[in-house]
Amino acid sequence: MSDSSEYTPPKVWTWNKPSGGRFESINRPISGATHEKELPVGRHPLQLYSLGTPNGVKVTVMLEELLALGHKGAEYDAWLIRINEGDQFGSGFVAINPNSKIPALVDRSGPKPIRVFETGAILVHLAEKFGTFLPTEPGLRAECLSWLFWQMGSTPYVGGGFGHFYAYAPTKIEYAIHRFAMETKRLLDVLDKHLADNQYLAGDVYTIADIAAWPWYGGLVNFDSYGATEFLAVHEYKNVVRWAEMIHARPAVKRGRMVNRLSGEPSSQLHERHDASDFETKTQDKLAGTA
Ligand SMILES: N[C@@H](CCC(=O)N[C@@H](CS)C(=O)NCC(=O)O)C(=O)O
Repeated sequence: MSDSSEYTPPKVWTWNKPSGGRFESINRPISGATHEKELPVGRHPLQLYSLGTPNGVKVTVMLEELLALGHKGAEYDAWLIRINEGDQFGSGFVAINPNSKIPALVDRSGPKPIRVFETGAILVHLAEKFGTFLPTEPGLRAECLSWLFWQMGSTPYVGGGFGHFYAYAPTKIEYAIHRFAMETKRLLDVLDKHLADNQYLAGDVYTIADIAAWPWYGGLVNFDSYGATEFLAVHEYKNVVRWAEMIHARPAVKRGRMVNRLSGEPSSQLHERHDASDFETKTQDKLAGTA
């Protein structure tokens, strides 16, 4: 392995130069708002402030699944938060998520608005509110929550670790790519072995654990995340491939993936969602009059 350790850390780290890389403009060592900006509020009980990244997609898939089951209380407005432009540091957004990360949800269905941030918390909030996608039998519930929190804890190694150093960092550092490719492959193997005996993560039923894990691990199978499908030999994880394709085939998953999406085919991008009919009339191809 080559030596890329020219950097000698000083005694105390200081923020004295840009970090470089794709997220240079938004990376900061301090939290809190950088500017005053109110969040818009639409007419539905649920207000989502998000972007079509894997973390954002977890929540829009969940909401579309709930609507597909007929839960009218899951109607939502999905507002776009452009993280590359710093919208997550506006005062309104920071008030609903002090951690300045998308997605964040405001549930305005009761007497007092309830803010929810962190996708695990949002998925549990919605599952409990509508009584679905989180089993109530204690053993199954524990299994579902275990896989849900496995995803929350493991994915930063995939996205912030592997994806960052393989695709986004300004230089290719062999040690970092090797370290996080190893961990990402180990996680795929954990999933693959579990899915050899289980149709879904919590067993026979589709739950919030699958909804949370699919945008990340399914992303590697279905969408060549980071251009790394071949590098990671993702096709070797046959049970992960079977599971990812089964979830990707769900109509609510296809719709959820379109919401707040800023890349890909114009027909796959619904920048904001305020009504079910928006999927037919407000995708970027329709707005541009090209379809
Ligand atoms: N643990 C968080 C992760 C959320 C997250 O990392 N969001 C990213 C986009 S996928 C973000 O908002 N980044 C903006 C930033 O870092 O400033 C969750 O599950 O909600």
